[in-house]
Amino acid sequence: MNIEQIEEKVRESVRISDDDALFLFGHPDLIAVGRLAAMVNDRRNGKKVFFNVNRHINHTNICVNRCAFCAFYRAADTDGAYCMELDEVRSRALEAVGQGATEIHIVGGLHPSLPFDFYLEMLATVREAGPELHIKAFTAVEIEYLSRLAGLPIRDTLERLKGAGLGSLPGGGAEIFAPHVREKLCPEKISGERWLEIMAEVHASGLKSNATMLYGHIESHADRVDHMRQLRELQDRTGGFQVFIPLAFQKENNPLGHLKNPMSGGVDDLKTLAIARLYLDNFANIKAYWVMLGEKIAQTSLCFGVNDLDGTVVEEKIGHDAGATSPQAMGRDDIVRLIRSAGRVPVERDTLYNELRMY
Ligand code: V47
Repeated sequence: MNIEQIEEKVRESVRISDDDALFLFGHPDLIAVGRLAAMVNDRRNGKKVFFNVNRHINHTNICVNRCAFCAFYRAADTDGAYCMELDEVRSRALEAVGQGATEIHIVGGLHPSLPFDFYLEMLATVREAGPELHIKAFTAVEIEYLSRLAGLPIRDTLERLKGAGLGSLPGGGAEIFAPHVREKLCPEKISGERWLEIMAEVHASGLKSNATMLYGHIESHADRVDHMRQLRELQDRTGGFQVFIPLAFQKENNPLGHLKNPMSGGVDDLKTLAIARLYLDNFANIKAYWVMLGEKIAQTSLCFGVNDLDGTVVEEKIGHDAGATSPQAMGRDDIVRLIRSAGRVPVERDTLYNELRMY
């Protein structure tokens, strides 16, 4: 195999294989891989780069799943454990409205004692504070947990949450699907297979979702390709994923950070994003999450196939607890400048990728 054969496929819009993707991960020439990804992205999106104005709310860090990569979770009654009152949720949502946000992104720990009604009330609280806000909330892992709390099947749980204001799902909790990696990363979390089943139900219920991959820890390139293959297959069936977001592992304050495998470097970040663009031909959007990548790599990735930058964010906790050195938030102007100075055209979008404004 050589890169010219892959280039030929890419030029003719032929799907690349798992072996092709593995070959690209092992290819020493980042620029050659990036050029192919940029070609695909230019064909699909021209110079447009999406961003949105959003605010994250992490309502609690108390979690019964003790994932080895996570610096955010606390056991109940330990130092630093918190759970927001609904008033705190409301004031954050009101602040977001004041800042012109169009989206609230809510994820939190699997709290051992909050009732299902808390989650319905939290959605209702945000909806009341900002009726125009889109609420993107709860990973597939949380949905499974909430369905147990509610004593309802996944589909009925989703209907109840939708009724209270849920608009779509974020892509967290996917980590790496391969069981041999997952049992070291997050043995207590639902399996990769279950994550995919829940997302299939989410899509069947008419909700869109995102998809992530946590990389740069103990996984191999083959594990990454396997993860993306399973996403590509589900996307062929449902078309419900809006965007793929590779999450670069942050190594501070968590047990995995002490392993030999260092935090992924810039070359690996860019190559991973580029290969995602090439392999996931049925995903419209590839997002650089600047919180984990840092602003410089996130900006550079716009020349390597990426067409989406998350977002203004505000008060990010999961990456920063694990040592992310990026700021806690970026203003709309900062993001616009970042995109423009990469020679691209900034387009503010809503959560469902409708274009709101071009800058
Ligand atoms: O599932 C946890 C990851 C995820 C670490 O859908 C870590 O638009 C790196 O999914 N280093 C939650 N990553 C965040 C998430 C997300 C973020 C932004 C946008 C969207 C979206 C989704 O954070 C978790 C886990 O994979 N994570 N710890 C860590 N040490």
